[in-house]
Formats: sequence, C-alpha cells, structure tokens
Amino acid sequence: MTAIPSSGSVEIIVNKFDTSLAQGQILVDFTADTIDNNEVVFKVGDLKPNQYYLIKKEGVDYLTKQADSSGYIQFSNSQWSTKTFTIEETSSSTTITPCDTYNIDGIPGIQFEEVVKAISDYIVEDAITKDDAIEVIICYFTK
Ligand SMILES: [Ca+2]
Repeated sequence: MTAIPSSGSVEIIVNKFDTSLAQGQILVDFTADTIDNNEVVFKVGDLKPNQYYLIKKEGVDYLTKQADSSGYIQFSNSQWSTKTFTIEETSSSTTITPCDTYNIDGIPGIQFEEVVKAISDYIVEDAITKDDAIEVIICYFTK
C-alpha cells in the first residue's frame, strides 16, 4: 500500500491488512492524517483483479472501486483531520458513484467547481480514472 500526499507528509497507521479474508469482512483498516486540503492518493494492492471493493471513511460508505487487472485500487482524500479508512469486498459497483464522491459542496448535483476538481484529480493528480472524471462531467451536464 502506498499513500502519496500532494505536499508535505502523511502519517499512516495500518491497523489491519489481510486481503485473503472473505467478502463482508474488513480486509484493510488504516488511520491517516495530514494537513487539511492536502490531497493524498492511496494505492492498495494484493486484491482480487476486477473485484469491486467498498471503501469506508470513518465508518461511512465513501467509494466503490473496481480493482484493476493487477489487483490494485486507487483513491484519494483531501478533507482531513485524522481519518480511518476500511476496505472490504463488495459484489456491487452501484453503491457510490464518482458523482456522489465529487458532490462536496452540499448543493445537490454536480456544479462547475466540482467538475474542475474531478478533472484536476484526473489530469494533474492522476488520482482518479478517466472514466470517473467523465462520469462527473456527464453528471454536470445532465443532472
Ligand atoms: Ca454539488
């Protein structure tokens, strides 16, 4: 597992890392902290290729990600105080979409600033996939 901050350092405490456990069990559990607004990109491996994983932040559903063909998922966070993340297998990819993740201003739907953030995360930070960025753009124009 790697955690790369856009600046400065990030403090990580791994509480659990056992990706061989069955669906429904927490495979990865770690606590991270850095300065607020510092975007940290997490990359977690040793997962099942193409399997969907549910990432929770502070016990709340945060993202669903499909592992790539090498068994890696990647996600980012930029709103900090100390946060605990957990990762578990899930059978569904539909729980949380990038449009939910990027709806961060409290106003329903995707606004322009949220599109800019998604595009920046894709092009500048390489934190999300092109498909995720496109999905946010589509939400901006259709919802
Ligand atoms: Ca919004």
